[in-house]
Amino acid sequence: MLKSSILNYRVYALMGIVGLTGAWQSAHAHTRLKTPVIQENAANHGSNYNDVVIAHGCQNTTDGASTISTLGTVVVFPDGKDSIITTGTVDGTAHTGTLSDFVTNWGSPVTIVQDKSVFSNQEYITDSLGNKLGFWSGGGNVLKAGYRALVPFATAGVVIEPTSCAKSVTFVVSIADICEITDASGFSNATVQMWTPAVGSIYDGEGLHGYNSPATLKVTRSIAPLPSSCGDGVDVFVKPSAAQLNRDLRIKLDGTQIWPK
Ligand SMILES: [Cu+2]
Repeated sequence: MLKSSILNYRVYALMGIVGLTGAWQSAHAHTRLKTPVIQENAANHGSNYNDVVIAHGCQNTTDGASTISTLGTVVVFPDGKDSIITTGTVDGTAHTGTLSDFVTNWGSPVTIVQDKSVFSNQEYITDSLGNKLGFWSGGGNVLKAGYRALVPFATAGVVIEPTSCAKSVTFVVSIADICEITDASGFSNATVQMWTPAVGSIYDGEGLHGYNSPATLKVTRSIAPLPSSCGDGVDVFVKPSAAQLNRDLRIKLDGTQIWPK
C-alpha cells in the first residue's frame, strides 16, 4: 500500500515535470521571422524572401494553453523616420543622427508575396507617401490552434552606408497575431499575441505573453568593408516609435479600421 502510493506520487511528480517542460517549450516558440539574419543586398530590385512564422494561437483562461485559433496577423517595420536608433545593443547607446547614417536606402522595405493558403486577405500598410512599411493578412480560414503558419513576404535589399561603422543593422519588427477583434482595452492573452517592442504604444502588452519580445531582422554588412578607423565596428538597432505603432499597427479593410476596434 505504502509502496504503491509512493509509486503513484512519483508518477505524478514525473507527469508534473513533463507537463512543465511541454508548457515551457510552447511558451518559448514565439512568432518570429523564418530567416532572422540576412546579408546586405545591393542588387537592382534585390529582395530576400522570408516568412512570418506564427508559432501558436492565443491562451484560454482555464489552463493557459494556446488553444485559441488565430484570425490574422499584422506586421510592421520601423519607418526609419522617427525611429529609435541605438548602437551596441537594442537598449544601448542612443544615436542622435538619422537612420541614413547607417543605411542608404531604407524607404519601402516590404513586398507582399501573394498567398491565400492560410488567410484570404492581404493588404499593405503604407505611410502617407505610399512607402510599404508592413502588411496584414487575415480572414477566410482561421489558423487552427496547434498548427503553425508561414506568411510569406519579401524585404527590399538593404545597403549599409559604406562610410559608417555599422557591422550590422537590426530592424525590430512589430507583429500582432489576432484571435479576437477587440479594442485596445480588450487586449489579453486570449484575444491577441503581441510581439512588439515596449516603446510606450498601445501595443506594449505589459504583463501579457510575448511582452517586449519582438521579432527582428538583422542585416549583416557584406558589401563595403568596414573603414579601418572603425575597429571592430558597431551593431545598430532600429525600433519603431510609439507614434508609428499607434498609427501603423492596425488592420484597415477598404479604408475602414477593423482592428483594433
Ligand atoms: Cu510564445
